[in-house]
Amino acid sequence: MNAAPSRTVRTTCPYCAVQCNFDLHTEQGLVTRTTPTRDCPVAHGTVCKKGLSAPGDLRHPDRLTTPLLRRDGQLVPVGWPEALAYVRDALTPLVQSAPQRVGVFGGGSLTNEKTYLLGKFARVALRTPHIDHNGRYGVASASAALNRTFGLDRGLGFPLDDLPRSDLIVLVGANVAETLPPVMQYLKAARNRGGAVYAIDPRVTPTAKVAGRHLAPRPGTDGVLALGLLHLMKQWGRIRPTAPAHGLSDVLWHADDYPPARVAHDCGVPEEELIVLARAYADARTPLILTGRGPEQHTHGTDTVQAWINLAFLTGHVGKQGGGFGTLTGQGNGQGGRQHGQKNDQLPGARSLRDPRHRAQMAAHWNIPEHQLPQPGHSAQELLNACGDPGEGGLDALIVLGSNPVVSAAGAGQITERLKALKHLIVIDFLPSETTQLATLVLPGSMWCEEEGTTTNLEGRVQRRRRAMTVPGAAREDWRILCDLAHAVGRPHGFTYPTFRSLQDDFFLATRGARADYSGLSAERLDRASAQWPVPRADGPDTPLAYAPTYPTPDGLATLHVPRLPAPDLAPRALRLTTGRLSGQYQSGTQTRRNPALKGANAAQIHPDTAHAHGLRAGQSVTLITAHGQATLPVTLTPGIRPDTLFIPPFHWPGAANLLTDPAALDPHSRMPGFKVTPVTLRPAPAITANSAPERATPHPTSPALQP
Ligand SMILES: Nc1nc2c(c(=O)[nH]1)N[C@H]1C(S)=C(S)[C@@H](COP(=O)(O)OP(=O)(O)OC[C@H]3O[C@@H](n4cnc5c(=O)[nH]c(N)nc54)[C@H](O)[C@@H]3O)O[C@H]1N2
Ligand SMILES: Nc1nc2c(c(=O)[nH]1)N[C@H]1C(S)=C(S)[C@@H](COP(=O)(O)OP(=O)(O)OC[C@H]3O[C@@H](n4cnc5c(=O)[nH]c(N)nc54)[C@H](O)[C@@H]3O)O[C@H]1N2
Ligand code: SF4
Ligand SMILES: [Mo]
Repeated sequence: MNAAPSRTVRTTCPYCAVQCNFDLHTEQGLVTRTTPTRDCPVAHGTVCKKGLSAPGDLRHPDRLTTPLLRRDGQLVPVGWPEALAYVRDALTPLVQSAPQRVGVFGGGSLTNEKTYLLGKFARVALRTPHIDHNGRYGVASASAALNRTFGLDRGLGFPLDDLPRSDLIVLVGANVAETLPPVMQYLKAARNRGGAVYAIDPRVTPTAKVAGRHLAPRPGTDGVLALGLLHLMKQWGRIRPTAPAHGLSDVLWHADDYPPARVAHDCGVPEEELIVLARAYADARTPLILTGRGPEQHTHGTDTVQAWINLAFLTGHVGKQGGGFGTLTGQGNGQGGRQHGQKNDQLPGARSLRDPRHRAQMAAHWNIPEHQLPQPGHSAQELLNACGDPGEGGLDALIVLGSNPVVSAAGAGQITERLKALKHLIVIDFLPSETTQLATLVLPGSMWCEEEGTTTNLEGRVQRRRRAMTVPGAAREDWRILCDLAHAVGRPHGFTYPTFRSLQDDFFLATRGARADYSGLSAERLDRASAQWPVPRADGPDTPLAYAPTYPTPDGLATLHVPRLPAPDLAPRALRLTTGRLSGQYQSGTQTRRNPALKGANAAQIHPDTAHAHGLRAGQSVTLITAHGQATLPVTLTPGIRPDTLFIPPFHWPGAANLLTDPAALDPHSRMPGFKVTPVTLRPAPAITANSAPERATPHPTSPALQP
C-alpha cells in the first residue's frame, strides 16, 4: 500500500460562526496538527481552543462507521443495502400517500450545499411541507425582525474590520469572550481607538470585564431598555432617521410611554446608570448595537430586537461604516443555514415559499410543476411537538441531520417522549448523541474536513471548507447519503450528482436572482478570496455593506414596527432561570464533551445572597424546579449575577437546562421558545459533583448595578 503523502490543507473550523481559517497538516491521510494562519480574513491568525482541538474527534473511538438499525430494541450494525432497504420499506408508503407525515430537521452546522440539498430532498423527493432546523432556536428572532424591517437578514451587514471605527459598541446579551472569542480583538481595537464598549447582561461575564462598562437588566427586559433609550433620544433631540421609512411616527409616539423612571423600575437597574448609557449613545458618532442570544431567545424576542433596530434606525446609524445594528450569528453556518431552504417557509436564496414568483423560479430550477412544491409547514419546535401524534398534522417519521434535539430543544423531557412515539426516527450523525440513541436507524455521516463545501460566517462571508481526509469505515459523505435516501424512496430525479462539484454548481445557480444571491461564486473565485453576499455576478464585486438604502422591500423603504412587550414579572421574590454558553464546550456537547482538552462545569451560578436566603452553601447542590421539569446541579456562588437570576449552561450536558424550559410557548413571529427566562424555585440538595472537571467558584467583581 502506498503511504499517502503529507499535505497541508486550509479549511474552516467546524464550530462557531466566526469561521476561522486554519491549516490542517496530514500524515498518512490523517489530520495530525492544526496551525492558525494570519491570512484568515476573519480572525487574522487567532483561533480558540475549541477550533485547535477539533481534529481530536475525527478518529475518536466512538466515531460512527457503520449504519445501525434497531432490532429487538437494540441498535445493531448493518450494511448500507440493509439500511437503505429499511428506508425504502419505512418511507415509500408514506411518501406516496401521506408525505406530510414525514418530517425533516436540519441544522446550522451544515454547509450551504448540504442545507440546499436537505431542503430539496424534503420538498422534491419527500414532498413534505415539514422541514425546519435548529436556527429557529438561535438567531430566528433577530432574523425575523431584520427581515420584516429591511426585507433582508445579513446578520452583520458590514465586515468585522469595521468594528474599530465605532466609538460605542453596545453588546446586548452577547458573551463574545466565551462564544466568539476572536471578535474580542475587534472590541479591544475599538477601545484602543478611544471607543467605549458596554455589555448588557444579567451577569458580569468575561466579556463585561473586558468591556469595562456593564448594565445588568432583569432577563427579558431588553426591549423596555431600548424603548427607554429611544425616549431619551427623542427628549434630547437626537432623532434623525437613517432614511424615510414606514412606521416612524408610531414608534416614536409609543416611546413616550417609557420615561427613565418606569424603565429603570421595570428593568431593575438604577436610573442613573440608564442615563449614563443613554448619554454615551447620544454623544457617540458611530454607535453600534450588537445583539446575541440574550435578548433574542424569548417568546417576545422579535419585538425585543425590533426595539433595538428602531433605536439604531431612528438615530441615523443603520448602514454607516462602523455603526448601526447587527446580530451575532452563532453556528458555523448559521447564516447560510437560515437562507438556503431548510426553513419551513423558505426556498433557496432566502426566497419565500409563499411568494408565487419565488415558487415558480425554484420549480423551474428543479424541473417540477409549481403545484408540487409544498406550502410552509411546521416550525422547528412545532415539528418536534408533532412527532408521534396520530392526529392531523402529526408525524410518523422524522429524519434528523445536524441537530441533537433531545438535549437542545425546549422542554427536552417532553420532546424525548415525542421522539420515542415516532414509528421511524432516522438520524444522520458522525458521533453517537442522545438523539441517535432513540433512533430506529442511524446513518454514519461525514465530519467537517472529510468533505468539500462552503459556509457563510457571521458577516455574510462565504468561504470554502476543504477536504483534508476521507470518511472512515463505511461512513459516507452526508450529501451522498441524502441522494441515497432519495433513491431509496423511489424519487431519484434530481438526486444523481456525479460529483460534489456538480451539486455545488447547482446550488450557486439555484440562488440566481434571489435576495441571497450566490450565483457569482465558484470554488475558483473563493480560492482567490472570500466574498460577502450578495454576489450576483461572476465578474462583479461582492457586497461588504449590505444595509444601504434602498432596501429589498416592495417600495424600497424600511418598515419599523411598534414592539409589543409583555409586562415584566415584578413579584418581589420571583427568581428567573436563564441559560448561556461556556467557553470550553460547544452546543449539545456531542463533539466537545468527548474531548479531554476541553473542560467546564455544569453548575448553577447563584448570587451568594440568594443562596443564603435559600439555605444553600458553596459545595452544595441545588434542585431547580419549574413548571416543566426539575434538575439538580452543583452550586457556584457568583457575586456578579443579579440576585433575582440563576444561570446554568444551556445544553453542553444532557439532563439539565432544557428539562426546565417550556416546550409550548413560542414567539408569534420567529417561533422561538423562551430559552432565556423560566420562572424557577429552588430546593437545597445533597452535594453532587459537576458532570465534568469542576471549575472553582469564580468570584466576579460585583457590578455597580447589583449593589444594594
Ligand atoms: N464556547 C461556545 N461558543 C459558542 C457556542 C457554544 O455552544 N459554546 N455556540 C454557538 C452558538 S450556536 C451561538 S447561538 C452563540 C451564542 O452566543 P451568545 O449570544 O454569546 O450566547 P449565550 O451564552 O447563550 O448568551 C449570551 C448571554 O446572554 C445573557 N442573558 C441571558 N438572558 C438574558 C437577557 O434576558 N438579556 C440579556 N441582555 N442577556 C441575557 C447570558 O447571561 C449570556 O452571558 O455562541 C456560539 N459559540
Ligand atoms: N436552554 C437552551 N437551549 C438552547 C439554547 C440556549 O441558549 N439555551 N440555544 C439554542 C441554540 S442557539 C442552538 S444553535 C441549538 C443547538 O443545538 P443542536 O441543534 O442540538 O445543535 P448541536 O449540538 O450542534 O447538534 C448537532 C448534532 O449534529 C451533529 N452534526 C454537526 N454537524 C454535522 C454534520 O455536518 N453532519 C452530520 N451528519 N452531523 C453533524 C453533531 O454531532 C451533533 O450530534 O440549541 C438551542 N438550545
Ligand atoms: S470555535 Fe469559532 S472562534 Fe473558535 S476556532 Fe472555531 S470558528 Fe474560530
Ligand atoms: Mo445557536
